[in-house]
Amino acid sequence: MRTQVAIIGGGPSGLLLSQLLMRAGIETVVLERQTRDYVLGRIRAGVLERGAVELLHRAGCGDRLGDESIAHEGCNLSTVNGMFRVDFQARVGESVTVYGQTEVTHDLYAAQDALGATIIHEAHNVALHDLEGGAPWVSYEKDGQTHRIDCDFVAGCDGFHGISRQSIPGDKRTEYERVYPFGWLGVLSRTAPAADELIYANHPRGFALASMRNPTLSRYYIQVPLSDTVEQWSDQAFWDELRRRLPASVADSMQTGPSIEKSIAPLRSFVVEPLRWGRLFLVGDAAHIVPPTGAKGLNLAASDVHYLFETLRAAILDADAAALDQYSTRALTRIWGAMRFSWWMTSILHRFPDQSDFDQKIQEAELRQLETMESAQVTMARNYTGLPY
Ligand code: FAS
Ligand code: PHB
Repeated sequence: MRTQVAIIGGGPSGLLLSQLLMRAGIETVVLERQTRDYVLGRIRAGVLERGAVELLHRAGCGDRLGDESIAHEGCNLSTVNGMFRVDFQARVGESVTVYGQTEVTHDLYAAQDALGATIIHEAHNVALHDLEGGAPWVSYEKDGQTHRIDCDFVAGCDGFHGISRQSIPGDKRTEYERVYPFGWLGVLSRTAPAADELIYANHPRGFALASMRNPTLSRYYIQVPLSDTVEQWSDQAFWDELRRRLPASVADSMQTGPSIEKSIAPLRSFVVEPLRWGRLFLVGDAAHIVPPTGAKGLNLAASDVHYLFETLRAAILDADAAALDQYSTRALTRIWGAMRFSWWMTSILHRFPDQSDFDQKIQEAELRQLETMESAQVTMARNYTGLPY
């Protein structure tokens, strides 16, 4: 088989890149390790920046998003001293869109099907070859047979545990990482959201987040030790702990119910440089990981896709090979900005195991400045709603 761009990974990065390239007349093949149902069953991000929404519309995937998403013009932050709101619209004239990653993936699959995209599921043992030459190729196994795809470019959209990043020689890549000493226990429940907008809570017992997917589907998180397992947390234990960490006015009136999904995710900050190796380009979680505190993971994947789409379109359709040299630097500039914000939000909202009571008071002072200083709110709102592409 031959194609112009071989895309490794059929998550949001891979599917969105394939959609944009195909609409520009560029051939793609997507290789996905899991089944379609498995990919569609993932519960992950919930908040989209305007840039990501606009890109989905450009890709022809924005209709359902436009009909079913919820616009949020601000969010709430709470400490033991009370809760306050940051008004994104008033501070930076922007808002965010609440629409689950699960729905984004559904929409991308539907759009790719409509274009007759070649998405090969259950593609195992994918390997990348001759990346430094002018004729890269990809091999994979399926149904007991080994297959080869010759291509012009390879997009590594295979997430943090994929093989693309590992295909850059270890002495040619630099990895930056911070692993956080806690995780997020997340619950999805068919209940009305606890509030109209998100609530990020700093509490001495630990972080909590009240989010949502729609008026009858809520998403909640509490910080837990990395040693915890989902089995240790009954629904009742989760609701009790969540209520301890949210403002009483919210906790006393919130609706609880059975969890329809419950999982623990570790938190890390991670970036690899460069994002290009010969004909290979890394995109999304294959290139970086952010703690979800800043709601940046999926949104960074979208901006990477934007930059790589522009790069490959110029190189393939306009014979502008110089564009290939710009992708990594352009993407990394925005990546590091979002990395900083996600680290900052995580640092001021979580209880760190080695944290002293002094540290807790400093966090509360930082949040107090965010509550009372317009300049602090402008900076937070600019980052949360999305740095410029
Ligand atoms: P993905 O990991 O989504 O997709 C990579 C795809 O590549 C997968 O389908 C995988 O099966 C496939 N793959 C892997 N190895 C392969 C191989 N060798 N061959 C072929 N295919 C291969 N972000 C937020 O903004 N907010 C959140 O609340 C949030 N919560 C998260 C919770 C969890 C548990 C996780 C893991 C992530 C969360 N994220 C969140 C981040 C998440 O949304 C990612 O940023 C987003 O999925 C990135 O999309 P991709 O880059 O496509 O990577
Ligand atoms: C979510 O709704 O899953 C969500 C929202 C905001 C975050 C993280 C997760 O910062």
